[in-house]
Amino acid sequence: MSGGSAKSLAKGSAPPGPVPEGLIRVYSMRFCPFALRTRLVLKAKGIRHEVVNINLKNKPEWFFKKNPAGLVPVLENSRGQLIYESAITCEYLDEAYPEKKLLPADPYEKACQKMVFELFSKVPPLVGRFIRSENKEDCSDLKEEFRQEFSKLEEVLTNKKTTFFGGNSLSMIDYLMWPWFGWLEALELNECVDHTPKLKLWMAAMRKDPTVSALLIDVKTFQGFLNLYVQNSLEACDYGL
Ligand SMILES: N[C@@H](CCC(=O)N[C@@H](CS)C(=O)NCC(=O)O)C(=O)O
Repeated sequence: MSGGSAKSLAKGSAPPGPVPEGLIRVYSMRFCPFALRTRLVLKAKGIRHEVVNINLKNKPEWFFKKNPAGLVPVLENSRGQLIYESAITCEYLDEAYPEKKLLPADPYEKACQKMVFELFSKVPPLVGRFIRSENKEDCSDLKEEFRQEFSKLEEVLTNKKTTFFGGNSLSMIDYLMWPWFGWLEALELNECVDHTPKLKLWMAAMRKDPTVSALLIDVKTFQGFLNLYVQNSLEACDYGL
């Protein structure tokens, strides 16, 4: 299984060849939280895969044939089938590789995970706004918005009385939400979970998961990437290699 440490492919690069039988490929970017969802699911399920990193600041022309929107993650299988949109890639993997299911079989439980997913959906754009905000010193309004969103998630855990969002063991919804929580420390937003003790415990439990911990990026590396990324630097996607 490739860990995705290869340099990213940029404009002018040759497209990778067909995906060998018995393997699935993920087009990714090392710091992309959406692609991390897919990589977490691949790793948690033990699916043999290879990672092709894309330079998102200078995309190869051929990448738009993989996803017309030009976004990672994209999955490509040995039949040449392409799947994109992170949540869809994760559900596809869970169905195409039915060993060690991450989504519940019970329709109600599955619907519950989708409802939590909707509740969570305000968080990624909020993180994006925070990263782009010019004045990090005066972002008290944004921090308040984070606190409000986190309170809604705290309520879910309080009502469920479980450690994880799908029950007492880790399941799909936890992996779908984790990547943005993994960034809180590097973004110096940890104070926004001070009022949500159950969410804090969930974060600690997530960090202990072998799949999550194997794909964690250290704070310094992440902050270095972020600085280059907001400066629109072409090196951003290769940072930390
Ligand atoms: N809704 C998409 C979002 C994916 C996305 O925004 N990926 C970012 C990287 S984190 C990307 O590819 N950006 C390239 C661009 O905006 O041109 C998903 O869930 O997969």
